[in-house]
Amino acid sequence: MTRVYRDEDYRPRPNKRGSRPRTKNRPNHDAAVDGLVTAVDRGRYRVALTDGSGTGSITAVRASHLRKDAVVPGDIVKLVGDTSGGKDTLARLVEITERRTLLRRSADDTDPTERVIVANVDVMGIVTATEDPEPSFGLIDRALTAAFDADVTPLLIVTKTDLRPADDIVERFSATGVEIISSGLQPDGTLTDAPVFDRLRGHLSVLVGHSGVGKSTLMNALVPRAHRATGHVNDVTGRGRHTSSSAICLPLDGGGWLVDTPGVRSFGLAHVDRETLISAFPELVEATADCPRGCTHQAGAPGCRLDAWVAEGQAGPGGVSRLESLRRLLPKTG
Ligand SMILES: Nc1nc2c(ncn2[C@@H]2O[C@H](COP(=O)(O)OP(=O)(O)OP(=O)(O)O)[C@@H](O)[C@H]2O)c(=O)[nH]1
Ligand SMILES: [Mg+2]
Ligand SMILES: [Zn+2]
Repeated sequence: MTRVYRDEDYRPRPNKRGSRPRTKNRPNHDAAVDGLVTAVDRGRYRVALTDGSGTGSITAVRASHLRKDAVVPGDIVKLVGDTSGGKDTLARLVEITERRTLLRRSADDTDPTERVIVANVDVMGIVTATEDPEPSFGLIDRALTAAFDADVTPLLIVTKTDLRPADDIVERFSATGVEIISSGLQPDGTLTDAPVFDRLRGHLSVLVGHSGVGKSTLMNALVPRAHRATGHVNDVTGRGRHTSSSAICLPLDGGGWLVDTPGVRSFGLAHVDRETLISAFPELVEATADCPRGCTHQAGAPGCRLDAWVAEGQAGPGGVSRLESLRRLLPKTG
């Protein structure tokens, strides 16, 4: 597997302490083969071999000592047993390699139950449509925060630029430093996917976003053999139909992997602490240095510097809206 790591990427805070789950220290399995988990289906794992022999796909089950450990797409694992990949064969998954990154969300902000989305990604493509469905800035801000928390580089992918230009979205995020690229349908019905492809090639990336924004459509354009089902957006509700029901990881031509995930309704951040929340708003964080100690940063908090900072235009044209978003995420009391 080829991966390219670029230092110039928006990586606000590398090596955050405690963000990496510990390695499973298990006996050496000399005959084990290495693979990448590409899909999870009711306790069975699809694993692509990463030993250079091609990407033959093997079905595996967890060894008993791992039965309490979540295995997710993107996990790099060791397999023993029947690794021929033949029909009806099952290999045994005996080790989960230490994860570089782990992208999580909780059911909601108060529910600490975590859902692990994907492991080891270095880029999180936050997909939003210009319309159909309407963009949800709140969801994007949340996804950006989760990416920041996980030390994953966020990339905003604006789709359906054939329906409406991406300008409003680009403006809203212009001061954040987050890279933004776009795609849309051309008159011949194909997608302008080259910018997305160029950006993702060589990386292990994941696409996240609301249902109907076009994640699977992008995956199909970037991986011609993907054959992901795509669904129409409901004309009345303007919502997608939750067409994709599980995540899948597929190889990109020229190296790298792409994970398509089911559309999310929300992006709970119960696992993210307050300090990390603020830092995930890089165009606002500077102002908070001059706030009084223990400032809640909520509207009307005595001496809070954020309102003036935004009013002075220091946080760019999206400042007002981004500050509202931050305040919704922060606890109401200090
Ligand atoms: N006009 C236009 N339609 C698009 C574009 N990209 C995707 N669509 C349409 O949007 C609808 C939803 O696309 P999907 O790819 O299924 O969306 P998804 O994000 O995978 O949705 P879930 O799997 O439900 O999370 C389909 O009807 C697509 O044809 C685009 O760039 N322009
Ligand atoms: Mg889909
Ligand atoms: Zn403050």
